[in-house]
Order: sequence, then C-alpha cells, then structure tokens
Amino acid sequence: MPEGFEAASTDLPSDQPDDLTPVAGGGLLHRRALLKRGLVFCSATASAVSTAGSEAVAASPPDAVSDASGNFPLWMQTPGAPFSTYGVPSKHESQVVRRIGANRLAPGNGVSWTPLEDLEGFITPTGLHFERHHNGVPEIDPAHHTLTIHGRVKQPLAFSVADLLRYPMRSHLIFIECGGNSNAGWHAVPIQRPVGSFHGMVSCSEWTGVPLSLLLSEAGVDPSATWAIAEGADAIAMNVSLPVSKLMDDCIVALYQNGERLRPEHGYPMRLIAPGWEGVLNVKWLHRLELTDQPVMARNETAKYTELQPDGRARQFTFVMEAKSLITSPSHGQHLAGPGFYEITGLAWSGRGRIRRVEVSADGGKSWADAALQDPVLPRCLTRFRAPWRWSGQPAILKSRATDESGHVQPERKALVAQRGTNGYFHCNAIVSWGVDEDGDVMHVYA
Ligand SMILES: Nc1nc2c(c(=O)[nH]1)N[C@H]1C(S)=C(S)[C@@H](COP(=O)(O)O)O[C@H]1N2
Ligand SMILES: [Mo]
Repeated sequence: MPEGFEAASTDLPSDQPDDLTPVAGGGLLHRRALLKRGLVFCSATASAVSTAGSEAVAASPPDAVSDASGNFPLWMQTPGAPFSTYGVPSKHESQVVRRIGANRLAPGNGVSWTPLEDLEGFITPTGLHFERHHNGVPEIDPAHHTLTIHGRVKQPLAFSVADLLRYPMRSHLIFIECGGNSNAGWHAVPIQRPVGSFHGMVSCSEWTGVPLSLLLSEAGVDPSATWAIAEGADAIAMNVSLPVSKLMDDCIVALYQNGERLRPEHGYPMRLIAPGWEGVLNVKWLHRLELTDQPVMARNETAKYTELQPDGRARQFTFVMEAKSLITSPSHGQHLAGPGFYEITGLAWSGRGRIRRVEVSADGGKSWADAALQDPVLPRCLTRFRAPWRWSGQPAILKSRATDESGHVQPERKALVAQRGTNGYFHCNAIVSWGVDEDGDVMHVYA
C-alpha cells in the first residue's frame, strides 16, 4: 500500500454522523455519505417547474401539477406524438454522439469514440458503442455469408446464419476495449480532450451467440491444433491468431448485441467475442476460422498491436486487457459550479475478471478512500464506482485506482512509463489524473 494510505472504514453503523467526516485528504467523504442523507442541489420548489408526468404527481397535492402561476407547459396542453417503430434519443440530447477520428484519404480506417463523459450506468447504448474499422463497414448479405471452420479439424464445416440461429446460445455482458485505447497517455504532455475522446475505445454490451466450443467440437479439433486464425469478411480480410484454448474456453460467435441482431458496424451478421481480450481479437464479419499449429503472424500481431519496449524488444500476443479505471465526472472540460458536494463517478474494468476495489484520491494520490462499487460487479464488464466529495474551492487533483480479483493494481503513469517506456503505444492502463483549479475548471494533468 502506498504511503499515506488511509482506507475508508467499511463497518460504520448506517446512521453514524461520521459519514460526513472526510475519510481522506482533499475532502473525500465516506462512500455511504450520499446515500444516507439528502443533499439539496436543486432550487427551491416555488421557482421549479411542475413535476407532472412523474411518479411524484400522485403523492403531491393537486396544485403541484402546474407552476406557481397556475400555467401548464405547452406539452401538457396537446396530445403527445404517436408511436414510433424504432426509438431514437430526445432531440435535446443530439450532442451526445460518437466522435470520429478517421484517415482523411481512407475514411473507413479509423475510430469513433464512445462519449463516456455523457453516459451513466455501465451499459453503452448500441448506437454509441465505439467503432474501430481497418477498412470500413462491409455491406454483407446474410443469406450469402457463412462461417467456415477448417484446417486441423476432422471435418471442415460451413455454417450459414440460419444454421447458427438454431444452436443453443449464451450471453456475455462484457466490455470490449481496443488495445490502442488511452494511447495518448504515452504522450509527453497530457492531452486536453474530453475523457471519451481519448479513453472512449471501451464500451460495454450484452453479446449473445453460439459458444465456439460447440462448433469446434462438431468439426472435431485435431490434437495438433493449438492456434486458430480468425478472419473477417471485410475488404481488408482482417485476421488475427488466437489460442484454441481461449476459443474452447469462453469465446462465442455473436449474432446479437443488446438483444437485437448485430449492427453492421459491429460485425453483422456475426462476430467473434473473446471476453477480456484486446479489441482486435473480436473479429467482426467473421467468415473463417482455420485451425493451425502456430500463429499466422498477421499484420495485426506483428507490425501492429505489439509493443516496443525500452530494451528494443517488442511484447507480442498481449491478449488480456489489464485492470483500469477512470473518473468520468468530474473530468476534462467540465466545470464545477462552486465549492460543496459532488459525486465523483467513473468506470473500472479488467480483462482478468471482476473489479475488487476502486480507490479515489482528491489530493493527487497522497491519500485514498474506497469508492462504492455499484451492483452488478461482473467479471470482464464495466463497473460503475461512486465516491462523495466535498470540494473546498481549492485546487485539487482527482485520481482513481482499480484493483481486480487477480490482485492486479492499476499503476501510476510514472511507474508504467518506467517499466515500458513510451514507444509501446498499446495497453496504457495508467491511473488518470484530473486537475481542478480554483475556478472549478477540470483539466487532464500528469501528477
Ligand atoms: N474484420 C474486422 N474485425 C475487427 C476490426 C476490423 O477492422 N475488421 N477491428 C478490430 C478492432 S482493432 C477492434 S478494437 C474491435 C472494435 O470493435 P467495435 O467496432 O465493435 O467496437 O473490432 C476488431 N475487429
Ligand atoms: Mo483495436
């Protein structure tokens, strides 16, 4: 444990007044404080708009449905809009979109980032799940798409979409994170962008499909088959190698995302899901799995997605995404309206399993307090954490630090850089620091 560590007590009786006593430096309060007492953030009801339309109406006196002068808002004076066949967000939320960073000359090669700072909970709405394509989104006719399993198998098999839809399925509620997520963390100077625009290559969905172990067993895996080459049906025929043991363990051929059939940008009609492993292994538009006795040494496991270390050698096949966390609020670009109570909240995840603990610091890492982990805390899934904080109005530095059930502790940036140098580009899981200045403006800092 680092110097100055001061864990929050977990066993205060629920009505202890101590909940509002700081448990760490910089004004961090016990994680239960916001749950135990109401804190008035909103303006008094006399000036507030009516509460009609919410559950509160039934319990409120009749005059609470209109404002103080007895007027109803426009939307209470005419019938509402009719039904829609497929819902879309409110027009008042139209600024909540993926931010695109693509190659100007090849606009299908690039990224679109999840706006993490605008979202709550832990599920990413499908339309905001980040995208990473190496050569655009193919328009696949599902009637003419098959998944072929061949190579070191007893009998090669080809599965149509209709075939796969007849198999028993299972769901994984998991994150997918690109190995290149957060790579601006390697820059010498902290990048000043909203959190989603440099950490937003992580998203969380429910993926449903056919366990690969079923399909491989049908084809009959030859004992000499230790690796498989997975290839997509995009115009780059993107391919990677995975150990057969992972495919047999928990991989699925996903056909559904968040309950509906995959969207084209996420692999329609089928993709590989490799829980907890780096994004590139989750091959989209999957059409071929070739079992072999060695990796194929494709571009995406040699020239890319390997990490040059200080000793001149490169790490390769760094499959697992290590424990990581970040505070999404307050975060870069946000503004604190004034001293007082705030809920610090963010996301934590690990490719090795469940998040066991998230600590937050409001004094640049001198002292730490345990954040509350919001249920559910699932393996290899985003976990939402929360910590109450009383900002004094003085400059503060906020950090979060995740520990997973394997015992991996998210490293400080300095320690990670000392270990790996700055040429690695991938797998940056360093602690993220946000500086709050005396005006309440929040910036990305290295601290
Ligand atoms: N066929 C194919 N599969 C692919 C890619 C691709 O370009 N082509 N990109 C990979 C990378 S690098 C990542 S991070 C994930 C992103 O998945 P998503 O776009 O559904 O978020 O898909 C992977 N699968
Ligand atoms: Mo990726």
